[in-house]
Amino acid sequence: MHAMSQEPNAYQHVSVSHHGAVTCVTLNRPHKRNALSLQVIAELRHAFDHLPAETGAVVLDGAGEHFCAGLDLSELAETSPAEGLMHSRVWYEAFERIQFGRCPVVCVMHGAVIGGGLELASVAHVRVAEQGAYFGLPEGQRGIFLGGGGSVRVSKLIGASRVAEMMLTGHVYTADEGLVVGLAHHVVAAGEGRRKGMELAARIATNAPLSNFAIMHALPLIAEQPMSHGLMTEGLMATITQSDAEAKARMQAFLQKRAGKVTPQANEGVQ
Ligand code: 1HE
Repeated sequence: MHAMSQEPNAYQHVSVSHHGAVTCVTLNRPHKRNALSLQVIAELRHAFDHLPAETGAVVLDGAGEHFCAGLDLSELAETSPAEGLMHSRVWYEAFERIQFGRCPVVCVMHGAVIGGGLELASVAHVRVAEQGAYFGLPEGQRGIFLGGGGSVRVSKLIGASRVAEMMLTGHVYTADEGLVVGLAHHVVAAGEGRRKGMELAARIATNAPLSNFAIMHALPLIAEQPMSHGLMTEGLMATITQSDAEAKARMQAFLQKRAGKVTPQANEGVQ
């Protein structure tokens, strides 16, 4: 159903570039508005599965005028129900690898962030929207349903009620509205998304690896657990992270006044 060799130069619709501890993975199919074909999904998965050891965080963005127009509608036009189910599974597996991979992901969104494009963005750990970005779920209009995990992930971000309303009515959220409802963590001027994303990713890459691991892998599970289980899991994870030599060294650095304080200016340089 999807094929891609292990050769990095086999990329057709995704480009990958390395900048020290930050790797940029860019949807690069602008003539189709970065619509997500199975080839694109396979290439994304390949890129995230083959991050170099020195990569500590990833920026995911899109080339051209739009982040992503969602599912490649030409692919599902003739599929059977069984093929449709398998199609979703291919997306689910690739998105799992991104969300629960080794490195936190900062998604930079501009222009259209539609359907499967929003499902992909919701896989990331941090989302930056440029002014002019807009979010839509036209599934009702297209006669289909979410199929890339959006019912779960986008609902967790903004609530199932808003997801339903977007799909039923075609309601589109602007970047600023996306910030308010929880689709974006940061809004920046048009054209500034990549810079902001790189700065955030570079900062993330300086965190203790075990902290980033706990944030990516333990926090989502803890948030789903009943209170008593969640507190137990949190306590165990806290004990493991704080026992690590890296944590000890960082705490000592603060106590000896060698580490930065947390101030209202903490966002400077990442605004
Ligand atoms: C596409 C797609 C696509 C563009 N699949 N080919 N997604 C949608 O319902 C969004 C559909 N797309 C649009 O609304 C618009 O294309 C955009 C607002 C994103 C951009 O508009 P514009 O004027 O810049 O571009 P365009 O002229 O509409 O499109 C340029 C080309 O991209 C054109 O192909 P061409 O061969 O005629 O040049 C389009 O057909 C093609 N194109 N979007 C295939 N999505 C896992 S379930 C997820 C469910 C969903 O994602 S539902 C939402 C689907």
